Amino acid sequence: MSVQTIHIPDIGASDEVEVIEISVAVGETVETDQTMLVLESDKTTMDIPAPMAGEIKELLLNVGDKVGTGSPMFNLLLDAAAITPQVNEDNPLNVVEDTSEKPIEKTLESIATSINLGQVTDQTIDERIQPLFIPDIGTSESVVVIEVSVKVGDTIEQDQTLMVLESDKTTMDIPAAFSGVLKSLLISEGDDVTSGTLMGSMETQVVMNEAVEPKKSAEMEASRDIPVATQVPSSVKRKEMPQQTVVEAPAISSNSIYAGPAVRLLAREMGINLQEIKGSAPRGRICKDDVKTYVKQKINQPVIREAQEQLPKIDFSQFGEIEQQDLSRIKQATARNMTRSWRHIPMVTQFDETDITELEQYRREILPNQIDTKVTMLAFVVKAVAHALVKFPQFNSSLDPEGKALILKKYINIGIAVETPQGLMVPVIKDVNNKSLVEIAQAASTLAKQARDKKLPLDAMQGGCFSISSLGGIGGTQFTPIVNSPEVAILGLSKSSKKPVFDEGTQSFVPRLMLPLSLTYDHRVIDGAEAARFTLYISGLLQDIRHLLL
Ligand code: CAO
Repeated sequence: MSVQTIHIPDIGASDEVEVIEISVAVGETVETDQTMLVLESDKTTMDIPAPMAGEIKELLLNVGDKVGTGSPMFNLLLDAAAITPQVNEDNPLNVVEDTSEKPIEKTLESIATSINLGQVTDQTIDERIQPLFIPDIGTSESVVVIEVSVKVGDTIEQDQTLMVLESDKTTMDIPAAFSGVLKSLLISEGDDVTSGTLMGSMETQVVMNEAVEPKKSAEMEASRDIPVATQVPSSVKRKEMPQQTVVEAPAISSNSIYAGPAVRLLAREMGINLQEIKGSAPRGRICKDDVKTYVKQKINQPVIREAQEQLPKIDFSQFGEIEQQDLSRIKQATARNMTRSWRHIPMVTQFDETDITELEQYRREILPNQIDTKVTMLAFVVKAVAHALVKFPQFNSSLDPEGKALILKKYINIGIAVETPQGLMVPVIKDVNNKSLVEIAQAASTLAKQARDKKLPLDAMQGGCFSISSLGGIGGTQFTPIVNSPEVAILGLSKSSKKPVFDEGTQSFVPRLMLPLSLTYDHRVIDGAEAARFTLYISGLLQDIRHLLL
């Protein structure tokens, strides 16, 4: 056993830097490469790892000390193995080649240092392991992995499918955004994943080939205002690293986080978003204890689950023959969404009828002579609703989940309920106010077909502001649709029929084609009077379609 004084290695700077964290304590046994302390210069923070394993006998510096290359750090009682000479005939000087993979911060840091020293000319190639995350799949809900298409050790080409996910509404391939060798795989078939779930890791190459001029001292001075740990000069670009898979961790993508490499690595390993953590160290720096405290808090947080009322399970076969059919995933999702809306939204339905005699005559007799596209009644109603949403913006809003604010949308996307063999789907016609009647009719017909063919792109189901549910092609006089949360209102259309309407001019009853409207609205957001006016406004637009054409 021997005690050795460990000095600060070459930190690539002649100025002294500050010790901002001592990560070990006297008596602690450290492993080779374990972070011992964290230094901070004007431009970066850096972890100083233990060069060998052993027990800390004495600390030779304190937080706040200014140190430089060669400053003594610790007295370390070495492991016997560490001091036993390993004589190797091929390598008598026992030169150890560092083949360890470097964390990205260290790589970037060393590149940053190289640039400052004027060492980078025009290309730096760095081979390393990249974590693979599920990219943004356009929904915050979890989806199921239905197929894992690769295995560890496979050489993966760019765009090759890594796995296939299935949501309630669609299936999607997750392609590799770059080539490499799959080093680990953490996902199996049947797992539930979301955007950002760690899939595994891939060994790849990162090429940094921006020509970089050595910095002159004035430029170096100017760069002193870079406030962020592991800040990379803006002239260094990471190439061949498509954003969606080269996410080291969700938080690292942000330069506004003030944390050292070891803390970032710890957060990455634990799958923690550093943006959610408030740093307790000077100037808001996040240290390891902050990460641990955050994890403890999360673990101890009570899990709030909605009380699920259990319905009694009845054996119906005791009364006669039965057959059990599993519900499709879409029907299960619809059931969940409907139940949630029904439980949380105080809903009221406003009924009305509108005279569409002229509109239907125009639609059936005049329009077909002018255009080839079939424009259904639904397209006119979509157009009328878009006008109404502009006039009554509270109908184009969502309630903040805490119930303290209304989020008003400046775009108009209208969902249409479509009956499909798999269940009810509500694809969304986007930017309705910028579309003509013909474009709306075409979009509705395309979306309804895609929904029925199970070909709807995921984004076609998102971003709706208001929904329309038409049962007019089937029948019924009125119905009460359920608000499609987080929207605040939905318009139902029932079957139009000829009714006797009293005409003030002729003082007689005349047959008119009347379309029943049912507007269900969230009474937390919309008052009854507003709902009546909204419905009346739509009714007026449909009665005299000249307004619609404006
Ligand atoms: N009154 C009378 N006839 C109507 C009508 C109405 N309100 N609405 C449509 N029709 C007629 C159409 O004119 C068409 O007849 P023609 O071929 O002679 O013109 C026929 O009914 C069929 O129309 P459609 O259903 O093909 O087209 P659409 O644009 O009216 O509706 C869609 C499209 C996707 C809404 C519809 O196919 C559908 O899926 N409806 C069911 C929606 C649903 O399940 N809602 C309940 C959700 S729970 O709240």
